[in-house]
Amino acid sequence: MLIRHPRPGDSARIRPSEITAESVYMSRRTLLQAALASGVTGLGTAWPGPAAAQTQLKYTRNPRYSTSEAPNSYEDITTYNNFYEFGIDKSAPARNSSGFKSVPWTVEVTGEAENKGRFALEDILAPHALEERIYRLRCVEAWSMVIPWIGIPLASVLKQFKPTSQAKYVAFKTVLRPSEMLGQSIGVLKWPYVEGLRIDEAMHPLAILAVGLYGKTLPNQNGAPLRLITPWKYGFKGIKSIVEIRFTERQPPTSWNISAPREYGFYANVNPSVDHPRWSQARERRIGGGLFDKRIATQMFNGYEKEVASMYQGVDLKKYY
Ligand SMILES: Nc1nc2c(c(=O)[nH]1)N[C@H]1C(S)=C(S)[C@@H](COP(=O)(O)O)O[C@H]1N2
Ligand SMILES: [Mo]
Repeated sequence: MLIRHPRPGDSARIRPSEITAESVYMSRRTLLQAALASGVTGLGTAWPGPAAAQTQLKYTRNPRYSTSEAPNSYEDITTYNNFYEFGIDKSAPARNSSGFKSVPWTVEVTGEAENKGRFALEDILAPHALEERIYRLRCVEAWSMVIPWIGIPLASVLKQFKPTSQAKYVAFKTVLRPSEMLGQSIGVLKWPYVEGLRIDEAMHPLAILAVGLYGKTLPNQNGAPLRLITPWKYGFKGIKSIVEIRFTERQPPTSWNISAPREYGFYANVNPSVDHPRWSQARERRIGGGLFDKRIATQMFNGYEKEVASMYQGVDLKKYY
């Protein structure tokens, strides 16, 4: 099978007919396996399957869940990163992640679910159509970007695994691979990176698993091949390079909360009226203008208050930060 390996910014060289043929071929190959594994059937996916370099994806934009703000440049999104496994500077992940192997990739599903086991990524994705969603990413460090993600609703993926009624939370784990992730030999955080959501948060239609951005599979520095996006929460909830999904009855431990519990809570909802103990969260710097980065007011739940506020009714957001 022919898989094209475009260079970034080179997508004009790929004809749409090639993309379609490739994704249809892959989806036929994997659809049955996935249906067997998950009990889910559906339309063919646009996931092109394993590839050593970034490949073009086939997707449709979801306008309902997209901001109309201008996206940041591909350059900003892929060179200004937080991915401590590859170093702590914003420029380190782009520099240090080229030797990371995101192919082949499997995800282990454990805990309170009927359909557990180790699944190939392409089999997990096969039943789903890919969507583009343009979301704001608001980092706890008070900067933000607008990113055109490609992914699928987290809820549809989780339902494949048939969580039991004991599944009150979902925990995620990043790959532990110090030979390819130089930061994992340094004790900044306890490795592997772990995150979690309450099950209703995980099932919320805004939560997605991203597999791409700007039309192509994810660059390593952005969490290839699979990362979480919860746009109403601070960026650190968006755990990258996920290898395990665990359904639990108890609230799972989360990396930043373990490292500094006073500063980073489990919920991590974007909230301009609850300051970080060392800085204000009222405003944010929108990356992209260089010296002239715009400073803008941070919105409650990062602008998704209407959609998500009901999940936190009666909750003291100062206590559950
Ligand atoms: N495994 C892992 N996931 C991670 C991080 C990390 O250091 N390791 N950093 C988080 C933080 S703090 C942010 S703001 C986002 C950044 O995502 P981006 O680099 O794609 O913009 O990834 C999150 N996911
Ligand atoms: Mo962040």
